[in-house]
This record gives sequence, structure tokens and C-alpha cells, in this order.
Amino acid sequence: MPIDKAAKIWMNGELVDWDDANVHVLTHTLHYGNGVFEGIRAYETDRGAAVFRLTPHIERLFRSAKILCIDIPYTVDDLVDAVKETVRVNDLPSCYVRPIAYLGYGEMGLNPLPCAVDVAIATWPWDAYLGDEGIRNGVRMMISSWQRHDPNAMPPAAKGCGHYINSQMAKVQAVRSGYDEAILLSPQGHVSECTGENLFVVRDGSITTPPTSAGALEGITQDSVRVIAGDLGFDYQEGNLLRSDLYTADEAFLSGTAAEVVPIRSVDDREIGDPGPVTRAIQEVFFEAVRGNRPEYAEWNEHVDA
Ligand code: PPE
Repeated sequence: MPIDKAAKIWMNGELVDWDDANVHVLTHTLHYGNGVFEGIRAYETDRGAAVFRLTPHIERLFRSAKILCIDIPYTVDDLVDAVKETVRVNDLPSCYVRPIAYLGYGEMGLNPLPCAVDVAIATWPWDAYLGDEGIRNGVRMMISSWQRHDPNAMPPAAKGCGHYINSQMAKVQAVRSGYDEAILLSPQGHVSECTGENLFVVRDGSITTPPTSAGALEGITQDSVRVIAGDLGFDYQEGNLLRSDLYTADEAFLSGTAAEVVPIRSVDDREIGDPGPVTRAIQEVFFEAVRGNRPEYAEWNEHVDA
């Protein structure tokens, strides 16, 4: 998806002009893929822009970094403030926010420990990731022949840059096969997640989402769905799912920061159909909550203007 330029990008504590936010071609992460990132959204609310669940996203960035032995030279509070500053100065009512901690220029070779750790935060307007039509009427999914990572090869709990080669292969296969998005299975054959989203199945009014042990990222939107589902009185649990559970679901949907909450219409051409009542109810509350229209979830709206 093409990027629309914003004015400034935060790099190692400075706000630099968009076109000057460059790195050297020998930047370590460019070669070996060891870096960590986050995807966050800010939404327009009555009180100005609010970053949705900003602090949990930055905390996850630090957990990812810990797993991959990247020592971020800032605190969680530093980066929470830096994201707010970046959103404020770019003056976009709603936008996507991309913090990344990467191994910089100056070292080569596979030992990452001596590398300088650089941090950048960019923001740009990003429309519905799987399309407005997808949000309204659902997306068509295929189960990829690519597997999710074995946790002892690439730890799925870390949102690592290089991890996303796996997602890209599944995405390419899905798009070239005429589907909107892919679902990946774990090496044990359990449903894991999508290329950049968690996944949920609804059966007899009860919602099930795969656990981290099936290779799913601990999604922050997934956690918002958990809370909203509970408040709406739906039964919700983490549990292993097989591909046949997808084919026979009453409803299915996915969640992610970029994608938001999106119904699933079909999996491998087995129709699930129009978005059902559980999916609709959760979607509705979610979209009200991100825009600050749900007082019970006010703590999720981290306003950029104090
Ligand atoms: N699984 C994966 C693999 C994943 O990348 C994401 C987010 C999620 C689940 C959902 O997590 P959360 O955003 O905390 O609810 N994917 C990010 C990257 C998308 C991209 O194309 O880049 C995102 O949604 O920002």
C-alpha cells in the first residue's frame, strides 16, 4: 500500500524532516532482519487525537526486544512520549504509527550484541488495511501452505522484522490465488493466525481464539476483543482450533491494529457467509471505543494533548 508522506519522523530523539529520515545501506537490520517494531493507530476523538492502547504497544515492543537481545536505549515512558509528540507534530487526525528499534550502521557479522540500537517513529494516514468492503462484508481467506514459525526457530511472541518474511510468503500466495488474506497453521497443525492479524471462531455463541502456543502474536486488538466480548456477555476462550473448525464456524473474524476488526466470509471457499451477530456486535463497540465514544474504555484512548 503506498505511503502518504507526513511532515516529520522521530529518529533517536530528534524530529527530522520526512525526506531526511534515511539509514546507511550497511544498516545491520537491513541485512540480517533483527529488529522489532510496533503497529499502532491514533484516532480522532472529541478531545483530539488519541493513540489506541499506546502503552501496551510500547510495552510489547520492549518484550520483543528482550526476546531478540536488542537493548533499546530508552524507557517505555520515553517512547510513549515520543509517539505522542510525533502524532502531535504531524497533525494528522487519525493515522497509523510505526515505531521500530533496529540495529544500526557500524558492525557486520551475526553477533548483534555490539551493534548500536537506533529507534525511529513514523506516522502516516492508513486506510482500511483489508478494504472498506472487507470491514463491511468480510474477507475471503485461504489456509496457506506456509506454516507459522516453529517457536524454537523464530519466537512468534516477538514482533521481529525478519519474522515477517513468513507472513509475506503467505500473503503473496493468498493474493496470487485470488484471496484477500491467508491463515497460517502451526507446525503441529493447529490454526495460528493470519499474516498480520489474530483470528476468532464463533460456534454456538462462544468465541475461540488460538493461544500463543499455536504461534499467534499476543494481539492488543485481540485483547480488546476479549474485554468487549466479556462485557457483551459472550463466552470467550483461548483454545486450539483445527482447519475444520474454520470450515464449520457459525462466524469468524480477525483483528489487528492495521486491519481493525474484520469479518471472515469464507475459508478455502467454504462459505461462512454474511457477518453474523456476534461479529457485528463486537465490531460496533470496537469502532466506538477507538473513537473515544465508550466511557467504559476511556483508558484505552491515550490522548496526545495532555
Ligand atoms: N498477528 C500478527 C502476525 C501481526 O503482525 C499483528 C499485527 C497481529 C497479530 C495483531 O496484533 P495487534 O495489532 O496488537 O492487535 N500486525 C501489525 C502489522 C501490519 C503490517 O502490515 O505491518 C499491525 O496490525 O499493525
